[in-house]
Amino acid sequence: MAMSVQSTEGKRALGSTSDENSVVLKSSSTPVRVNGQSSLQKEIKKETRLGISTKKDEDFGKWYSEVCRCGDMLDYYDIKGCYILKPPAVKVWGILRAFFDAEIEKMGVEEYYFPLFVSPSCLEKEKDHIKGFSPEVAWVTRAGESELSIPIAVRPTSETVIYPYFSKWIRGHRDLPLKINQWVNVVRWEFSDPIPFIRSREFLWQEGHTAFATKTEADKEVFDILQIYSDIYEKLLAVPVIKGIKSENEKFAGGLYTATVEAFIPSSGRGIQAATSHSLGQNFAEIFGISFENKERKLEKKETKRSLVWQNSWGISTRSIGVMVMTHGDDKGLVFPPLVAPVQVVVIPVPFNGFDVNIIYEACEAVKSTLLAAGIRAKSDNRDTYACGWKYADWEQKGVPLRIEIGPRDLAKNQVRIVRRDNGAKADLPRGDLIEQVKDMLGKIQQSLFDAAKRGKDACTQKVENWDDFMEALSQKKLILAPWCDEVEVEKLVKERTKTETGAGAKTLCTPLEQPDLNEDTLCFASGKPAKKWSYWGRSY
Ligand code: 87F
Repeated sequence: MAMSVQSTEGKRALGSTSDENSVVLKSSSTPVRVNGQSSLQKEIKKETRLGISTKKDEDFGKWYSEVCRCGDMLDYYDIKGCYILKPPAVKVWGILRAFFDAEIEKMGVEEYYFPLFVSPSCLEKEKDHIKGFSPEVAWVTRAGESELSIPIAVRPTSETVIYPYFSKWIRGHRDLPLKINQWVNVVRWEFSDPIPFIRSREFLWQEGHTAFATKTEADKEVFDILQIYSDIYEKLLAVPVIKGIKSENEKFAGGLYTATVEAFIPSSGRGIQAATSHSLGQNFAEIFGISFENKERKLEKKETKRSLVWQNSWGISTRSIGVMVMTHGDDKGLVFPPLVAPVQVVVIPVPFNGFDVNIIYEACEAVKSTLLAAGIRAKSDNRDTYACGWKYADWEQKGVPLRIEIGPRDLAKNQVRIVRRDNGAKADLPRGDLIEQVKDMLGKIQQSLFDAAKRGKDACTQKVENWDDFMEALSQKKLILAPWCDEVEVEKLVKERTKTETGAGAKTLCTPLEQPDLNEDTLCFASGKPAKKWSYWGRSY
């Protein structure tokens, strides 16, 4: 193995501006610099378990699981489709949760916790909605050595857990609106191949369940919640999404309509349902007998004074974390948008031969403390068993938005060197106005990640008006906007005709709320019938 010992201070002095393609690691006791050769990187990987061996545009699926694992987001578990969420992933989830909780609290939603188990009688009460899903329901049939006389289901979602209690708790108009939310795990025994965060058998989500006296109030809430989901993606995760309505085929069968936010992953050419907000109408109210004494009907002296409530349910899951990783990650690993980054700034000492390392360590600690005091999530990496170049690669892989390097030269000039994770840009900052500069840079990174993702998505979006152009765009992994007649059978046919040996066909992702103009004589791209709307189509997760 070719080795050369060199400090980064020395490297800077030699005039290099980039640490790209070089990794410094300490093998047993010798720090080693290795430049860009893949066989060597493989050795590094074996030795240190660091390093992404696959490029994002080479094998996206493999790249994605490597990034999740090397970025320390999760680990595999010995049950297929189940994952261990590690601290960075749990931290991001916590940040999303705090944001969402603050928003729904303003709307008067209260937090509950309902049990994990569902009795078969409740689960099967709403036959229509459970029909398509029943193969995915997991059952407990045994406790110790004894078979349960009645098996119990593990919640795949909690409509059937919660609504029997809505019917018990809702009596008069004063009990409305009832707005509840819970943060829980759910289990869906998927049979398609699992993908970390994106498709797992157990996942975390929040599920909101609400009941109103009028459809108007319920409808308003569907879109208020949709806007919060859109903000979670666009403002926190820096992922552009499309707000829209699901087709009849794709909506939640138990409800009236499903509003959705959809993301698109350019690297795989697939759409992904990012969060949904369902109008349930009065379907569940009828089945579970959820009604209230309606004062207006009383005044009008109507025969029956009771009315069924109007319900919604809405949810966002840990899938959102996967969408973020897929969107921003690069060949070096994770890239966190600053607002959700578990660590926003990492401070790394850059020792130099003959200079007292403790002075550098102390400076790093001091900078970290200043950052923490200013409310910035900061860490200093004083591990003396690793060379600084190795640490750079390690924190890049973990997606930390900003890295601060401090060496003897920086100390002498009372400055720090700062490096952006998203574009590698470097700057020397005076220690005096560090906080202001760091905050400013974090804001810029957040914005530029969103802008880059938006450009990427827009570049993959194509408007088509006929079948040939549709097929061409699909083969180029595009997100397709096409005029559609809105017929269930036509969507089924498109799905069938675009099926491949290895995967499912294309379907509608949503009909965007923001509609381009539609000329009266525009025809459906698939059926040639008059088009009713523009809808997004594509392959999806
Ligand atoms: C799997 C098994 C059983 C999805 C399932 O989207 C039932 C279901 O009802 C099921 N998979 N769904 C739809 C869930 C609807 C809805 N529930 C509350 C949400 C958001 C939160």
